[in-house]
Amino acid sequence: MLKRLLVLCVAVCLSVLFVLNAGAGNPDVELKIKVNKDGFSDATGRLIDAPFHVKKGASVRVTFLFDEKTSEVLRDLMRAAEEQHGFVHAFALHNGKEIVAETKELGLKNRQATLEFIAGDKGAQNYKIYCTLMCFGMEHLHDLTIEVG
Ligand SMILES: [Cu+2]
Repeated sequence: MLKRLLVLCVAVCLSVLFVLNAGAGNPDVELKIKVNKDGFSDATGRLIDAPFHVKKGASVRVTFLFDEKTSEVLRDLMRAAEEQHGFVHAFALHNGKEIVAETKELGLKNRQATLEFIAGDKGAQNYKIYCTLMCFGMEHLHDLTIEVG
């Protein structure tokens, strides 16, 4: 009796895990982008200066990674809280007509933020990603482009 209950319990737990995994899913395209006051850069630290291309209908996840050194942001704890705020970002995804997704704030306290969307949804042909906050580097953080097709 106890054994049967245990088997049932394991089965239920496994199926819950399976459903959760299916829900999270893996996107077709995953872009990891480092963010600092000099702009957007790739995994090797090279600044991104060309659009990304994704196929229509692809599920896309853009992951932003905070790439500012803690010591630089805090300047040995001498920097005022007001100035530290310049190192906080939040990114919007614009499809040419409207914002279709936004990240949570990215900064020292939250070093990773994501955007997810389906490429070409509602007829979109390209997307712009830009920071919506006043920040250090805002002049470099306004023109990440994703083209569909
Ligand atoms: Cu910003």
